[in-house]
Amino acid sequence: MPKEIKYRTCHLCEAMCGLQIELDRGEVLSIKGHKEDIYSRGHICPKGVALKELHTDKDRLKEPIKRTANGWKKITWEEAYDTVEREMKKIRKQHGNNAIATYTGNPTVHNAGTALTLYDTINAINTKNRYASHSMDSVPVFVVNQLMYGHAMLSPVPDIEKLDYFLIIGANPIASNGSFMSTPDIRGKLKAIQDRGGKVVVLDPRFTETAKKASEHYFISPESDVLLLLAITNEIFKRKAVVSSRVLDFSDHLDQLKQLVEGYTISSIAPNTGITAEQINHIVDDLLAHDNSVLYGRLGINTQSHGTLCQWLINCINILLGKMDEPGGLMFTLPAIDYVKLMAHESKMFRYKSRVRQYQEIVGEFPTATLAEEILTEGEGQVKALLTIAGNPARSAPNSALMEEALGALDFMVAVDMYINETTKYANIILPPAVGLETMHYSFVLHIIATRNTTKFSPAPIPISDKQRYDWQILGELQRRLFSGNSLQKIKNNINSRIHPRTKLDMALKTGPYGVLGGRFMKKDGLSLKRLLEKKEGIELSPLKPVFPERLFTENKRVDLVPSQMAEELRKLPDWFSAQEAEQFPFKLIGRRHLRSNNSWMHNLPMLAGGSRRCTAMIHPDDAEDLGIVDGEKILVSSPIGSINIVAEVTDHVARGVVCIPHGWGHESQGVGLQVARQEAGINVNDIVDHRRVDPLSYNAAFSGQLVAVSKMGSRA
Ligand SMILES: Nc1nc2c(c(=O)[nH]1)N[C@H]1C(S)=C(S)[C@@H](COP(=O)(O)OP(=O)(O)OC[C@H]3O[C@@H](n4cnc5c(=O)[nH]c(N)nc54)[C@H](O)[C@@H]3O)O[C@H]1N2
Ligand SMILES: Nc1nc2c(c(=O)[nH]1)N[C@H]1C(S)=C(S)[C@@H](COP(=O)(O)OP(=O)(O)OC[C@H]3O[C@@H](n4cnc5c(=O)[nH]c(N)nc54)[C@H](O)[C@@H]3O)O[C@H]1N2
Ligand code: SF4
Ligand SMILES: [Mo]
Repeated sequence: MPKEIKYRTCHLCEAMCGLQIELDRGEVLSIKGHKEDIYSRGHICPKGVALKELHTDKDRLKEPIKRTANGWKKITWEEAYDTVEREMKKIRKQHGNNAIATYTGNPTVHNAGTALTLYDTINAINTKNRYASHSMDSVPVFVVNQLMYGHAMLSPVPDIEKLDYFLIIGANPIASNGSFMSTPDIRGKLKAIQDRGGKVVVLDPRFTETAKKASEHYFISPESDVLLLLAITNEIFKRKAVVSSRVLDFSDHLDQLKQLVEGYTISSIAPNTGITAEQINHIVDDLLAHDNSVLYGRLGINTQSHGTLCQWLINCINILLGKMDEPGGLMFTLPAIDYVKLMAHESKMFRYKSRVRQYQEIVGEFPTATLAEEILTEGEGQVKALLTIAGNPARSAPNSALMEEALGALDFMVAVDMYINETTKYANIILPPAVGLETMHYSFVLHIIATRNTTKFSPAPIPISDKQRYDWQILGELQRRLFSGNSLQKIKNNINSRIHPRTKLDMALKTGPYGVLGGRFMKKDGLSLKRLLEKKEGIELSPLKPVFPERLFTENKRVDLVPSQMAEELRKLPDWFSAQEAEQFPFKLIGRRHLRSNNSWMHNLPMLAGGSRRCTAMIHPDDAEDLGIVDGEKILVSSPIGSINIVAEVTDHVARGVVCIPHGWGHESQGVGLQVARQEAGINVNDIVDHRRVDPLSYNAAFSGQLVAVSKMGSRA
């Protein structure tokens, strides 16, 4: 068989790069960026290239395994499913539906098979105990979108190709490749802003990879963003600089917003932020002086104690600047499969509360920060069994020691995952899916938050063996076997679970906004799966266009500038700041991402391993000197819930009083089957992040700003 070239969109991060894969009899010879790809134009990063090694990784499971007293044992799929069904039903019978919890991780968002089947499977299980990585990542955005625009998923995206002033707060897109802003080659796009004479400005407690390429960077104190954003809003009102705009015309409560922010002057908040009043005034001057200014806040904003307030203010400021739903501002997509519209009936929140902490449900999910307590706290409604799908909460959740204790205390656990890692090692059964180049791809979710409307389908480049199963097959089987409901629903569920994802995809494309059946008349050149298969480089649909007020999901078709929850939370803010106890724990913790790492799960690929020091505690030289710490020595970093020993990296790339440690590491623990990752195991930072630190409006885990103490090893009593 001759060598062949196949094309597939990379699913690893949000950038959706087109890959060109050279194969020889199923063996991957090379992976390069696909130059003709209409979106990525040949862009690729090292993770995309490493898909070759994910394919050949010897530690990757291909058949189900069962944990026994003598270690893991391979079993057939039938035996695995039978065991899962029997054990789960036993627990359900004894303790009720809510005794089964589900946890779905970040890759479920990136995987076409899970995107198409996941919610049907979880709905079939019919439990209130649903958890996901969203509650450690994006729920502040969901809450703000819901309360302001009527739909959790209706997310504004920076119109990056037209901006001339881009204020990036708490995001490092050059390392992360962008988030809630799905676009390839961020580095090139930020450079283009500057080449057009515009500015890229970064507010971050660390001088990040993005900051290095920016026009200006300011070291902001962790968790002080809310004060800064309040002061910027106030300053815009004070300068009478509110720009009248179409969106402002159908927005409510402008006067209330003005009143709420009134006390927050730049001079009064500046000392808390680490940025001088003069610098903040300069930022406001620039924001107002440019035509196409946008504020964008991402993970560093979401994972702090006031993530929702911050995201709300960011939206308000963009509206006050006249930049919401306008070209050169923030825009909304209209994807080929309009997930936002399709999911409108699911976009609900605050309907019921979790048992132990009384945290509200957000879009049907409870916060992962409280999952361990729901497992460990006895009483009616206690979680006894867990199904994890593409998640590693033993590394990703705050207070991971408590999470591991909880995983160990379950009566039964099943994991849909291809690795034996820190989480799945606690499972009774692991059901491993085919992954990466073995799977087809369509970026359902990411097209909602893309910077252009495009569409592309990738068939699987490499076939699987008879012994393997796809995610969607595994989830379909669980959907049938774990179904709980009446007999009519059961028939529907059975039929639904057997529809091939390609058929679902084809129907969704055909009936979507650009589909052959997408309007009142048949459109000859409308979209269908067949049409996408003919266009491996993808299809450009349309530039982002203004969509409000038609696309607003609020009942009155208006934007609420001041949802009551925000006003109420704002009143508590001064007390929160004065209650921050710093004496015993004088440092603030922040995280970081590395281009050659992906949360916790790509450390087993040799191409991505090694290189510069990646899992270190960055600390400022002046702080290090005060504590007698030298670069490269092991130090103790402790919080009220635990401590870790980790190598210090003394660098003026972090602000004073800040310690920066990446997450997703700590692969040395017993029973973890990751041979490569084990050699550069790193330290698990979530052992010192308190799970009780959550944003009170969305319950998102507050990883940033955790108070910690730092000392030389052996120097603390
Ligand atoms: N290479 C790589 N890419 C990834 C991932 C990965 O692990 N590796 N993960 C993916 C995932 S799951 C996500 S959600 C996205 C996230 O992508 P981004 O949103 O770009 O997130 P980070 O790269 O973590 O950058 C967050 C920044 O916030 C800063 N920060 C921390 N606390 C504060 C604070 O209080 N205030 C301010 N202003 N800044 C603060 C941190 O220093 C950091 O630079 O990346 C995705 N892409
Ligand atoms: N301290 C701190 N903690 C954090 C963060 C932080 O910045 N700082 N970031 C948070 C964020 S933004 C996120 S999104 C979460 C991530 O939290 P999680 O999603 O729980 O963690 P991941 O490390 O992404 O784990 C992904 C799992 O999916 C498996 N997997 C990969 N691909 C597939 C697939 O195709 N199918 C299946 N079935 N499994 C697959 C991997 O083997 C791995 O076990 O972590 C959060 N935790
Ligand atoms: S930037 Fe993201 S999508 Fe592109 S190759 Fe890298 S991991 Fe894949
Ligand atoms: Mo994330």
